Amino acid sequence: MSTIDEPNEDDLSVSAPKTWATGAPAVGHALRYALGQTSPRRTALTLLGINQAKGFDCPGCAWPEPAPGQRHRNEYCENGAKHISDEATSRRVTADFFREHSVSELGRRSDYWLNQQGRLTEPMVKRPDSDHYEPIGWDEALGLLADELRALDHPDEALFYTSGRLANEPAFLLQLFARALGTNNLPDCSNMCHESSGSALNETLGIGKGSVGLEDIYDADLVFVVGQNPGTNHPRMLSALEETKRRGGQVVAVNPLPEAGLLRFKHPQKARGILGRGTAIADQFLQIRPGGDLALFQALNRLLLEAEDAAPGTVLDQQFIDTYTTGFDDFAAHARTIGWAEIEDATGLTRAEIEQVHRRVLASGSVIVCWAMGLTQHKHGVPTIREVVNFLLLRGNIGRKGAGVCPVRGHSNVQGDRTMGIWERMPQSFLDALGEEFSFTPPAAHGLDSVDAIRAMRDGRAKVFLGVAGNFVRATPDSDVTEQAMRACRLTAHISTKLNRSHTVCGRTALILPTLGRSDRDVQAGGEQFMSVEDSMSEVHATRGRLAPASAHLLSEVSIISRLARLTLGEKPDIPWERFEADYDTIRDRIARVIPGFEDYNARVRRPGGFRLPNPVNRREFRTPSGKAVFTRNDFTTLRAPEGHLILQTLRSHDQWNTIPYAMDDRYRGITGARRVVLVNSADIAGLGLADRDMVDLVSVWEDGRERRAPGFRVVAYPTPVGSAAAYYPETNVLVPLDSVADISNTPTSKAVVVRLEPARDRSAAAAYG
Ligand SMILES: Nc1nc2c(c(=O)[nH]1)N[C@H]1C(S)=C(S)[C@@H](COP(=O)(O)OP(=O)(O)OC[C@H]3O[C@@H](n4cnc5c(=O)[nH]c(N)nc54)[C@H](O)[C@@H]3O)O[C@H]1N2
Ligand SMILES: Nc1nc2c(c(=O)[nH]1)N[C@H]1C(S)=C(S)[C@@H](COP(=O)(O)OP(=O)(O)OC[C@H]3O[C@@H](n4cnc5c(=O)[nH]c(N)nc54)[C@H](O)[C@@H]3O)O[C@H]1N2
Ligand SMILES: [Mo]
Repeated sequence: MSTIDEPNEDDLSVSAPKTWATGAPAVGHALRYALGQTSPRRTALTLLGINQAKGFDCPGCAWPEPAPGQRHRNEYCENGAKHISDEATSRRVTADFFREHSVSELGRRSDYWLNQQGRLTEPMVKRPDSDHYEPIGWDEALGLLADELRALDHPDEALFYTSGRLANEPAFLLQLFARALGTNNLPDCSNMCHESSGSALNETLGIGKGSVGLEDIYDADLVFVVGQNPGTNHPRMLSALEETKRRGGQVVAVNPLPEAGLLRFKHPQKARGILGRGTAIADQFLQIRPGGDLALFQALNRLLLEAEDAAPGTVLDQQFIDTYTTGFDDFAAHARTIGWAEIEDATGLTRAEIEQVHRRVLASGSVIVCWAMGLTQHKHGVPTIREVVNFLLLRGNIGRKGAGVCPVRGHSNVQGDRTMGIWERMPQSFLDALGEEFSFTPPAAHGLDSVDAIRAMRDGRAKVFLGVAGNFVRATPDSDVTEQAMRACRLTAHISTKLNRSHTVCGRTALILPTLGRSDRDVQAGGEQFMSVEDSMSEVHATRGRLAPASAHLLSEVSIISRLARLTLGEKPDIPWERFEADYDTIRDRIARVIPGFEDYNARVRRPGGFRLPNPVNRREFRTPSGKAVFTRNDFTTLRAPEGHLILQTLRSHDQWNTIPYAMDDRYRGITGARRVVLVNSADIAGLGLADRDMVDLVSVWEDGRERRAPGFRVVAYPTPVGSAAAYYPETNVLVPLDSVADISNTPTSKAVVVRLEPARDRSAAAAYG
């Protein structure tokens, strides 16, 4: 029997939100979690290998490490340590476990409970008429999947989903396999994450990546931190911002919530950090209304244009604008027309506050804007980021020291996966190079992204689903629709390290294909292997696990994908799957020939710290159709819920990693013991006739008229702007309509769902975890 208890949602207790992040308690929390999972020896081995030149890349997030000589001995954060301890756990899920627990029973378990069972240890199959997973050999399991793929009427009936957890080498092989099979159906977590950033940056700057490096962050005069919660999701970013401040730079934070990490930071690995008051991070905090950022940046742009009118030649970088950009006149004419009343309404900020930011901008020679999900997961996420680019272009804050765009990525290798070709819409130049290297013609038609993949399964157009390194049914919107879509598949298979809900929502046949994690040693016919990843700032470096694998039956992701490809496609002289599996250098040799910037990959990735991929933007080279950076004209709409409703954002607590809660607490926001809470402004609580701690159902309202209900949430009074609310994902994904997506990027609008709060129909509903 499992010894893990289901959490009790009645344990909720609430205290005031914290006003500083990290520090002594943080390290203690990480250690406590680690020691709850495994032995002190394994804990020490694990933690000492994180982010060291010869160790493994922390899977916690994509924030870069300082150059090897400047790294701390403990170059990790509380949450990275928790995340890796969760992988290095000594608990195991065995065949006995699946004999004891039917698939239907596992389907009623919480995300927390499933994950706490430990590492998956051997391949398992759920056959069509069974309600249990049973053991299956690797050859049979992969043969079964290969047979289903070969039996499809068209390769486009297959879907290959990945998260950004996958390292470069298996990612390259996966996309090669999909395209050699004949499909571009490579949906990934990026579709739900930074797709809006990619769309906006590709269009305006010619490359979908950030332009700044860590040194730029340190050197900037002004850094905007917009729509992100670094204290929880990118804690090492706070050390970088501390350095910015030490060098005299300023920080402006823009967020509907007064997140602890934005206010004050205590460095956990410096005595003055632990004991002292720490460093104030934000020089100015703008408590913006959800979705108000486009209006904010447009207002700042208008102020810059007016300042230039008042003192010509002193505010804008006219030479930069003339030489490197197009579209200025149309943009400027539009930006001058917006009125202050509309701006104040959309942002919830006063004109005086915005003018104060404007004065900081004028006083700053170099400016960086950082952002994450608070911008990307909105209907107008793409135009918002385009407006951020306008703002930077005006003063030439692109392509020089201490200035630029900084989309802060989530998954540790999400950027690398895209570089490797994990994208349903890779450009023709990539497809041509791939085809030439491996002597085949990749399909040209675009594939399906995550939202379209769900529609295809729902409508019977996609029949086989392979998920790699993620938890598709919990990461995606409209949980009920998505689960039904997955169940309609002929076969669903997952290459995973740990049990999650996607394993319990099965097609007719289902496979669990357990794999090595980042921290596990990987030995192949050609000896011990390492892999490589690319962080948020285009630094590519090696990652090498040191721990004994969780079970003798695990295969690496490279092995699984290579073997599956060979069984499906047959051995072909031009794609030597067996050699790829034996020696990952042979994969990197091919990457070096297909993808620009990876010349001499094997040698350069072995240098301590690896190498940085060039970003043409930093040479002021813009690969847009015009060859110039593009000013755009963007309209804003004010997000407003109808009478009696709120705009709900779905976000991460401090104790979760994406779809997986590690504990029921959200320490910085003062919430402990429960996750089914909805944070609401006290004025709205009163206005809606509710009281603090009332139990409500969240009901979302969408144009299709269908009822979407998340039952059993406690109302908690919280300083979120009037008219808005916040609750944790993935519990609230059931509320996000599949068709509620960002324009252009097709990203679900996870940060703006219109909901009403109804008295809970069934007080025990909170125990229904689905
Ligand atoms: N510990 C930990 N680390 C992680 C993850 C994790 O789950 N746990 N996930 C990783 C991944 S994949 C990602 S993508 C990143 C996510 O990193 P974040 O983007 O920081 O994650 P979220 O929790 O979604 O937080 C969104 C933030 O945006 C704010 N926000 C919401 N709406 C708006 C808006 O309209 N305007 C503005 N200005 N702000 C808004 C919210 O208040 C919140 O502070 O973190 C990565 N790192
Ligand atoms: N409502 C709402 N929905 C969201 C978001 C939101 O803010 N709000 N955020 C979106 C974002 S930004 C993202 S990135 C997605 C995240 O979505 P995903 O990336 O799909 O989800 P994860 O929770 O990261 O996946 C966890 C699983 O990955 C597997 N895993 C972990 N490590 C490894 C490994 O090394 N190898 C392999 N093969 N498997 C491994 C484990 O089995 C684990 O259960 O969710 C998105 N969904
Ligand atoms: Mo993400």
